[in-house]
Amino acid sequence: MIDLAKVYRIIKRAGVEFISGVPDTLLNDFCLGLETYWNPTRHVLAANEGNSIALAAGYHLATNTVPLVYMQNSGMGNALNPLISLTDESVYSIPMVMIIGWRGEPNSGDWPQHQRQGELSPVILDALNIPYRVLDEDEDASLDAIEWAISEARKLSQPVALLVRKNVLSKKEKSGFEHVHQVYSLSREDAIKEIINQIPRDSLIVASTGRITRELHAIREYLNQSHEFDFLNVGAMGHAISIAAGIATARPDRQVVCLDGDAASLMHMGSLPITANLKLSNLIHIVLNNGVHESVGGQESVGYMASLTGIASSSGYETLGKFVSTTSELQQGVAILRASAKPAFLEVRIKKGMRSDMPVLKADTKALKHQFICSAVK
Ligand SMILES: Cc1ncc(C[n+]2csc(CCOP(=O)(O)OP(=O)(O)O)c2C)c(N)n1
Repeated sequence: MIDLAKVYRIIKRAGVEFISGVPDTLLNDFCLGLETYWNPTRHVLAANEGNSIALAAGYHLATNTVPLVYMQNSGMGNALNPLISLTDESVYSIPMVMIIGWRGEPNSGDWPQHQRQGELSPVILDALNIPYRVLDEDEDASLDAIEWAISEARKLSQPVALLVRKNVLSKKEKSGFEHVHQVYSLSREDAIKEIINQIPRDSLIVASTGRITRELHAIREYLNQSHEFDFLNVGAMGHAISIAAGIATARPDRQVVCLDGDAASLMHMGSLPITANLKLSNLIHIVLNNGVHESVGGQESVGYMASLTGIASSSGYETLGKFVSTTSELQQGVAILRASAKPAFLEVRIKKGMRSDMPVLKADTKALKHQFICSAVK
């Protein structure tokens, strides 16, 4: 990994004042370091990558400085619209530097949901006429590339990118939160076990990207249950509830449950009032709220600051009017909300962290989809 103190120093020296982004595993030490090295009033961890581009554009418009945006390459899709219709040279020609975690780089052996994005990342940048360089473990070359990107963005008055390889801005996956103050005691694993206990065995479950899909899959293995009723949304962050709403619309006779993350549900929050106002009595949206982006390093989301239950109630969902945080509250909550005549929402406040021996998710996505369709159409 390259020396982060040097990275922040170069960025500051080159005149960058403002940073926004959505965290990524490949950038996780860079993102966590911002909490120590960067002025907190000049860093916004945004709901999605498109918002980050817009925040950076706003900061530029008010200061004429070059801002910086960080993201996983999965977020390039979210960033695309503002990159094309706001910052592009043909519109407002707004400079910024994008630091992009290059998941799925060809031959890196990454998971299926990252492979196409990895191949397409340079292609997308070329198509957008965004100049870019690759950051690798050669520290001097990477520090030079960062300086180049900032000066190039300023010179061209347009976005410039840095594609970041593994082990350059992050050390390794973080699973332990031993040194973090925990507000709640229920674990995500226990919450998921309890939820699947409380619903009919043939309920259709959609699980959100990251830890939730991984743990649901592992729990089924451990309980010796098949995976046929689970749709593991391994990518497409923020879209689990819309997938679940599509399923619930097609199968009003089946209980459908979406297991969502707090950051994922915030990413495309417009789907909440849309879902809440569908005429569905078979859908429960459950957010397992640990207050962080745990799957990519534990950077704070606003999950504990906002009232997700309040947002859901005012969106039109049936709720309990409060979050739950213990096993018995969770059991009662699911029982009450299963009887709802309209889409229901349950916020479960959980602690951060995962068992260190939790198996990684090695999913054959097409086989899982096939099984799911067979049991959903029955
Ligand atoms: C569009 C997009 N942006 C960023 C990511 C990287 N990413 C994967 S999981 C995750 C955080 C998920 O946090 P949350 O939904 O709260 O669940 P947790 O990991 O805390 O269980 C992020 C940012 C992604 N997969 N897709």
